[in-house]
Amino acid sequence: MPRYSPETLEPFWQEYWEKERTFRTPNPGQPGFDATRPKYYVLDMFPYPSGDGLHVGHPEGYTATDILARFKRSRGFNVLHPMGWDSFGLPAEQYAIKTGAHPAETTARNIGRFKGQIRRLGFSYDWDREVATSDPGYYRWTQWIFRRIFEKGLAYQAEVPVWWCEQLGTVLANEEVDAEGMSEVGGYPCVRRNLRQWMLKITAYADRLLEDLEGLDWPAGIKKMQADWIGKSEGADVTFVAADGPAKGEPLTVFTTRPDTLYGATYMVLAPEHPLVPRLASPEQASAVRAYVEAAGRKSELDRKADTKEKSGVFTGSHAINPVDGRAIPIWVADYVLASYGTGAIMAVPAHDERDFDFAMAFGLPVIQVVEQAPGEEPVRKAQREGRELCCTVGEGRAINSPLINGMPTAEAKASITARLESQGQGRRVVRYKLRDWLFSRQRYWGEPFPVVFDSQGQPQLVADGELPVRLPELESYKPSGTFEPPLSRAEGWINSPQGRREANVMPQWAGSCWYYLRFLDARNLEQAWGKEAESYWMPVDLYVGGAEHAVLHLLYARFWHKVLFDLGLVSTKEPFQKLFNQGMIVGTAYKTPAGSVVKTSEVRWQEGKPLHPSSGEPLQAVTAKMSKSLGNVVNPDDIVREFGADSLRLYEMFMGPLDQGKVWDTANIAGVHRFLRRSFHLIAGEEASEAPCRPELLKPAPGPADPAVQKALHRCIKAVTQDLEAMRFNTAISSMMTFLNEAKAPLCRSQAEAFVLVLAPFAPHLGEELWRRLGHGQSLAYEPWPAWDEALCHDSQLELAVQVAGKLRSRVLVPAGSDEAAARAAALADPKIIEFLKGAVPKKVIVVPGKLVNLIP
Ligand code: ANZ
Repeated sequence: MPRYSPETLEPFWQEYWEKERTFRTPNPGQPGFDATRPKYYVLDMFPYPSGDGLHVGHPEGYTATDILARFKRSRGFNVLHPMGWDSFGLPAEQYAIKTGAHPAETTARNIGRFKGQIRRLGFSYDWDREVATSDPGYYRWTQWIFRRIFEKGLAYQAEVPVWWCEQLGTVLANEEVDAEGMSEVGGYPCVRRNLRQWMLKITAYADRLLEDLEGLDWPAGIKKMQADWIGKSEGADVTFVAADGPAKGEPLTVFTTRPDTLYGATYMVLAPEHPLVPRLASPEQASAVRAYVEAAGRKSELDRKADTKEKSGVFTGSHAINPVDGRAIPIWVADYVLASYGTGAIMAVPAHDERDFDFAMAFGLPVIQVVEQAPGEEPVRKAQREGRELCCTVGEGRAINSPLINGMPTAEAKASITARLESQGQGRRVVRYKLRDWLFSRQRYWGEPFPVVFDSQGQPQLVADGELPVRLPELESYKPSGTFEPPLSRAEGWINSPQGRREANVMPQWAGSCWYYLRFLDARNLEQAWGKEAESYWMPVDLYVGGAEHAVLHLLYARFWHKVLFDLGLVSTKEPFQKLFNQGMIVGTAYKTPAGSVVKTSEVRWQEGKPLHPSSGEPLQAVTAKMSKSLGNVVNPDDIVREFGADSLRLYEMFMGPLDQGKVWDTANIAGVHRFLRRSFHLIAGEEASEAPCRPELLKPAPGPADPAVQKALHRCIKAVTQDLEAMRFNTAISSMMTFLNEAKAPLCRSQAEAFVLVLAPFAPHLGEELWRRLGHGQSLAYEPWPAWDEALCHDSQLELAVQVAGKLRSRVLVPAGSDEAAARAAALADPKIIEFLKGAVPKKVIVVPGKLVNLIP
């Protein structure tokens, strides 16, 4: 019995591609390079080779980019489609510690496993360009780039407050610690510490990182997250003066984004850590202030920021003079003002800032409205006090109760007040950013050593380019010591070099991924990180596909490095990734008892298709949940490949729904796409086809001429798939192929069979190659031109219109495609059923919806 047999034909074609090096992509200047073709650089976020192997989320993005890579090759592009391993860093080291092996060993093993799995899925990567960030031949250049960054004055050492994670034994970057002060990796508590660390001056690029987002074809959500992370605020520093108390006469500067509300400032607030706090406290208030400051020190930043929390604070006993009207306002200390932002002090305007409003309500402070509420604007807060209604509005409007700026709209009022303050030396326009410099040292082992030695004066000296790489020494006991001393300080033969003591910290895991897309351009270059010609030909990346979780870490860091390299003339584009696409997350199913406890999916008992508790027999409820080991609902792609083949897995993942949306995995649905592939196989190869790959008995397609109905269906399919692929609508492209299959009649003639195989091949490349070979071709179809469609065949010559009488369907008529309203009306009125129905009555009104219906209103 002939059958479609992916388990034999898929490995055959994988070996063929490898042996023939089908997807080797020459660079400009190399043999086989065709300079007349346009280029397309399509990149996956390279994986961190975890110990768990591939999960079904990996092939989702990889299949999409592979389909596009194959499509673009067929469309005549030179396609760069590489793959590599993000193999240095904390997760790799954590895994090694957990399994009790050395990270070098586990990393090599995990890469081997990942590569085997990825190969088995038939992706058309150019493996000659494979890189691993933990390879000395790679990190040599990471160190080389660090040297360029240092020479540009963008790397410095500083004693900084950092996040220290006891469990991980290292400091972490702001981006690696969540809002609750827990590490992103492992979820361990982190605390603030002052340590001397390497910092990279990403803040010097804040403006450009923000402005250049505009020209990028990226999801709006990611752009917004980056913009918010950079957090540019335009406003003014305004200087008040202490009116009384121990600090009388001292200037007190606040940062505000609303200088137009200066007349509405009814009190001032300093962060508990503000250096002037102890001096501002009057003798009567001193002990209360001290107690408050101590208590605030014990709270986390998150608790302090949360505006749902009760506001707390204490009066210092002193007052400050408002520079515009000379009024004295009380100075408070409260922890809703953060020491790390702005000047650590604010002027509080309860009528127009909700945090200030809440505080004023809690402590009975005055509220003065200074911005007229715009029509339609709702207050964000309302409260009653002493029989009066008090409101807080935060929108813009016209200034009121503000003698110097009354009647001015907000923008003008801001500019006017700021100019006046500037002229009197009481303030200035400022731009502030939330972005902080990037903390670039880690007290770990499994990372890039810094190319740095400290001379006898303790000054950092950079290792010469010719002496790179500074190799990571082999260290048996590589685990963190639990002190601030990095593991490398214990590498005795290594730490002391002839030039001085080496830097014992290593770089963070983001370093290697900051530039891997550049190494792919010229991965085997031993003289340079990349050649100029290759760089200017291939860059920028035309499409970058990966998960949305990288919004502010990798994607911001890589843009920063790229801009530095651009300024050094080492790359030719301002931005690395022109188009970014985030694939949606694939989730699994979990099972819960009515009481809410979770049962591992693998342990669920099934009875007549219903899930039951394994011991109690209670019925269970199915809910969608992220795949995780603890829920036992992780789907292993290897199992799917074994059972259905790689082409079926590829097709299923693309058919689940739009690429950017979240989807629920359901293995039962793979059978449907598998059936489609089997039917496609038999449609072309015939019912009697043998299962062995590449049998010399060639197909004898039907002699022409082509069946006109099939021809139409085929051209519609080619057009739809082409347009869907250009727009990354993989699921609807697959539907169009399924529609064709339903309309096709075997046997197809040669031109039809070939066109369909070429359209199917990017999705199901193994089957595509197999059928192409059986159609008598000696070479891979990878570079065959994409089939063209005939527009005339894509339209129906006749259209069916629904005919309604008074809105009720009464008949259907056929009209020539493109008929105008008059023709549609005439056809409807001439229809025998309608004539009979109207019984001679003339409709008062006729409504025509072109191409759809005619409604006759009697
Ligand atoms: C007076 C005012 C009136 C403000 C008004 C807002 C509205 P962004 O946009 O995030 O930069 N602020 C300044 N420094 C602060 C700190 N260290 N901790 C907490 N809050 C601080 O926010 C700037 C605004 O946040 C500033 O403008 C200040 O409140 C407050 F109708 O000043 B504003």
